[in-house]
Amino acid sequence: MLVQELHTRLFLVLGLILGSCASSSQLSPVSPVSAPPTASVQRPNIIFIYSDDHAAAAVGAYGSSAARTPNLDRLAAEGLLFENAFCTNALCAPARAVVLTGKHSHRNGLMDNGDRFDGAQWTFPKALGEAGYQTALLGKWHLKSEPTGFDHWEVLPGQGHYYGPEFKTPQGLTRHEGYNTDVVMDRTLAWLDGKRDPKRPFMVMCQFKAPHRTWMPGPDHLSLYDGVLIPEPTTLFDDWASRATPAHAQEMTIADHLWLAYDLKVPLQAGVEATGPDKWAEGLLGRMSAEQRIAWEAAYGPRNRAFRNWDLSGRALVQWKYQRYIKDYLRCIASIDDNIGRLLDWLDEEGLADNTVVIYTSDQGFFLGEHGWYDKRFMYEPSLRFPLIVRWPAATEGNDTGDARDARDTRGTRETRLVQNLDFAATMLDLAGLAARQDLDGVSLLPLLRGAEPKAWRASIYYEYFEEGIHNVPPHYGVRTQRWKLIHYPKSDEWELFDLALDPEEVDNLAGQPEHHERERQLGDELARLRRACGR
Ligand code: SGN
Ligand code: CA
Repeated sequence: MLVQELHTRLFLVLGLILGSCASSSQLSPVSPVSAPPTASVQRPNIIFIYSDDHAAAAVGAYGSSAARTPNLDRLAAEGLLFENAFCTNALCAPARAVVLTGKHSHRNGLMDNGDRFDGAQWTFPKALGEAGYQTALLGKWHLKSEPTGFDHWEVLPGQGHYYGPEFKTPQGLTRHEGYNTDVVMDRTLAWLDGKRDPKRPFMVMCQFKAPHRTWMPGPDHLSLYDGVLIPEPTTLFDDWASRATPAHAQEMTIADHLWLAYDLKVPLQAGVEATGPDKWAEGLLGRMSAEQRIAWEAAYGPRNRAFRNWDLSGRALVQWKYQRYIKDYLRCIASIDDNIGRLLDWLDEEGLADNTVVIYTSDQGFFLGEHGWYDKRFMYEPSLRFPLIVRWPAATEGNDTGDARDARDTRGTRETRLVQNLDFAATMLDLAGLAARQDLDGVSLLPLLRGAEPKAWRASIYYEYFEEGIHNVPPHYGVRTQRWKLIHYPKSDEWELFDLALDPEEVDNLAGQPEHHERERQLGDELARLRRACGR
């Protein structure tokens, strides 16, 4: 009951603080809210499950009719699902650095995938470790420098491999047979089951490679979705009319920028010399055990022979590529979902489910054929939005304090306020009962998790993408509100304005249209304000 009492007090203080910000149109930094940890209070365990490139549109609970994600759906039914969770920079390494530091890319120094993370700076795992948490990191890291602030880490070098992955540890490289997603969870459960001190709380980051390119499914799901036609997005054949030049110049189309052997798993015909990434396709398959390879050939062989016989071209070929791409992507997600089921079962068996915060999220979204694309980077919705589901039964059930500002029971509910990956670090501090830090760009999500109705919350988010190179998406920045989005491409000095209420697919660029002039000016002011506020 002590835990419940602490939560009740915590909520009341939060309510007062947030209530006092009511006049501000955006979220004010929240001052220290939580009681300092004491020996008698049981702080929650935290499991942060991070997948790579998992679009919200590929989660059943987010409305996907195709994706089979029963365990993620269970998590959503028992937790809180964030409908409007947005990254600040839709790229892997930058997103990870934002999560660890709670700061925008230009403030934590990691702007694009070529940068090296400065592990000397403050991160939330360090803070939790210093406060007595046991901390571990398993899976994809991708920050070039070695992890700091973890009691235990085993990470994939670079992007890592789907089959027979190597893991880097302080002791060196170890290769594990098996499928990456299963191995990441094996290693996570091994740490959780191992030398952990059961009297101290833990924070573990379980970070899958999947469903990152090249979308190689695991042995258990090679035939999932066989004979099923996955619905195509309505913009699969988008011509990008009205959009600025970057949408036309990108190199991430399903039609022209997927490699037959490497991405689409169709071996080149005898005598055809592999070019580009197709040269690596055989190497990826060569990592499999004999048994895995047999299963793979049994699944892909007949489909590939049929594909060769059809001899498709034009629109039909794009449609075929889309089906191959999306099915492999969803098959990778099926393994993620299975492994989340293993973890939830483990928590139940250990009696830890109640006071363990389980967070499921991804580094950014992904284009699943929208606008004809795969990959991410653009500030358009499919890439900007990531899935975010948080479950913490101890804090969200029956928290009736009798106060007028009482928390709702958030289990199985949805939150539509604008939240960002910037908010994880502040949330972690709050969960651990640590004082908030004024130098973070994000804020704690704990009030939302507890069903409080903060009167002030951010009304807009700032996005900035910096990388130049692969997939040819130029740097750009912009602002998104609940209804509107304004994007600026500085190199070509072009603007895009979208009304997300009337045009959720972002195909009708309203920038420069006289009837939207005032709206564009207002959003431009808001964008300038956001840039000033974060030091751009
Ligand atoms: C790799 C991928 C790209 C992807 C980047 C960044 N090619 O280079 O398609 O955009 O990673 O992804 S691959 O053939 O090597 O898979 S990120 O998630 O790491 O940022
Ligand atoms: Ca990614």
